[in-house]
Amino acid sequence: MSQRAVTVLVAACLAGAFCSQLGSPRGQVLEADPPEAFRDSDFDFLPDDIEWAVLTDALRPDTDGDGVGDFVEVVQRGSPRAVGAPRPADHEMRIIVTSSSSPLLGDETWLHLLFRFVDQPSSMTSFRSWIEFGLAPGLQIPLDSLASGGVVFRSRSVPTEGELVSVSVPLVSSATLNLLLPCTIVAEAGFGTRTVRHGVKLFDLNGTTATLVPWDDRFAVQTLAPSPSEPGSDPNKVCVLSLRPVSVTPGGIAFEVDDADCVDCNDLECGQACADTEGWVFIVPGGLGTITGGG
Ligand SMILES: [Ca+2]
Ligand SMILES: [Ca+2]
Repeated sequence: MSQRAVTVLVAACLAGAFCSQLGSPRGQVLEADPPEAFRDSDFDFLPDDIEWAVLTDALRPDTDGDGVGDFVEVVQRGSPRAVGAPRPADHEMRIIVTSSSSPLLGDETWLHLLFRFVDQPSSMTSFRSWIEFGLAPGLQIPLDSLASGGVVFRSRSVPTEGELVSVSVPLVSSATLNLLLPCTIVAEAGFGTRTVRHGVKLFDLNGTTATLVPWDDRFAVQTLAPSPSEPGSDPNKVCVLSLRPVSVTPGGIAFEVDDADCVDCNDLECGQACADTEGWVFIVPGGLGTITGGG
């Protein structure tokens, strides 16, 4: 392990988060020939499985062609599918949950913490992560309890973009995770006086674990891994929801789906389940800013 990797690893391990997994046989630093779970077809430092989960193009390192690479746009919680002005360069963090898209890997899920450091990784001064379950509203359970193996650590230094870091933790199987839904996984990183908070909302969609991906001012529904085709589904479209706040609950702010449309998005399918979500209620701890990164 290089000295640079050690420095970043220690920073990512602040407050003891996931450090217990680092000493396990699976704890490792990947620098070449990554395994299938981290296959990166377009070499933009976002594995194909993450690109699926965040709706970027796994074959284009800059999905919207605006000159800002997908990793930076994703970690900044920006708009990787729509051309926009670059956001100011600063330390950033984003949390993403994936499920394996390869039948070779079996039934595994991963938590990925993506970081961008614009100077030294040691500038991260605090870190914590937790999960909130719909069945226990308001209770924050340390995420270590769901980790099932060693942390996989990756880093890449890009002179124009900073130090890009990915810390991936294997979680329970996707079948077990599905039993825990709905839930929200949240991470909070402190960079001096600035705090970056981000979360992922997970819910059941016809027996498959799905998440909400920010889509302009709405939210696209994306499964953690590709799911079998539904008869009559619309090809090359994704389900996009409009959410309306309806109440404040002990578990967070409740949002009702007041509109659900199939919208153009390559290589996906939008089926009847989309329209069926109208009237659903999502409870999001801290409000929608938790999953957009906007608050
Ligand atoms: Ca990629
Ligand atoms: Ca871009």
